[in-house]
Amino acid sequence: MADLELFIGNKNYSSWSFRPWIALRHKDIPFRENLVPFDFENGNPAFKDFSPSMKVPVLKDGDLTVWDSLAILEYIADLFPEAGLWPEDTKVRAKARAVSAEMHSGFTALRGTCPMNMKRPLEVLPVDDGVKADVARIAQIWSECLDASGGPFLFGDFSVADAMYAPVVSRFRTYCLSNDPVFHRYADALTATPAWKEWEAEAVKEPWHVAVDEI
Ligand SMILES: N[C@@H](CCC(=O)N[C@@H](CS)C(=O)NCC(=O)O)C(=O)O
Repeated sequence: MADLELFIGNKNYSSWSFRPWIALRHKDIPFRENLVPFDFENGNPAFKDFSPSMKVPVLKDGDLTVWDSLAILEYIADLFPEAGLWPEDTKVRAKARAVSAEMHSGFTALRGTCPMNMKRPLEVLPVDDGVKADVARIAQIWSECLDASGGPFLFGDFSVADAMYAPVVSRFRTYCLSNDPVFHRYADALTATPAWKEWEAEAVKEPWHVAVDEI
């Protein structure tokens, strides 16, 4: 019997925390949430009590500690196969893993320039060619996946891939990075989920101000 405790950072800013949280909540998997904010200039020293990497998210299940958002999603998918967190078909699953891995290891220009910040008023941000290239590649991924699956999520039903791209949808909205109707359709589907709404409602109420994430 799983006994899951998810350590997360600030809901307003912690894009990596949002990934496992939205998957757990959307799939109605019970877990305890432990929010430890990072409003200190050099991180929060309290992270050392639960996080080997000094980063969030971290999942505890009894004596097991899993750090890193994608590793946590993999563990949840293993524990709850009935939740369908990966597509059933082997080839489709390979593609879902590829787009998830591409997100996890890439898009550094977008991530550096456009931090997740749900409280920030929606406003166009002029961006450089590096960010434009990331935006174009992400739009291509979304378009191909949604065309092939028919939506509403990247691989039909909500999967790990959607959890991985949820913070990107937030960044695209905040900084008005795309007018592509595919993006708007996908964003509408994700933001309409009760899990998204719950996270966002809590994010915008948070008191913390993280200067490096306010651009
Ligand atoms: N690769 C890690 C990255 C985690 C990460 O960078 N987390 C940020 C929050 S979004 C963090 O803990 N920052 C606090 C710090 O660096 O002090 C993952 O996917 O979980």
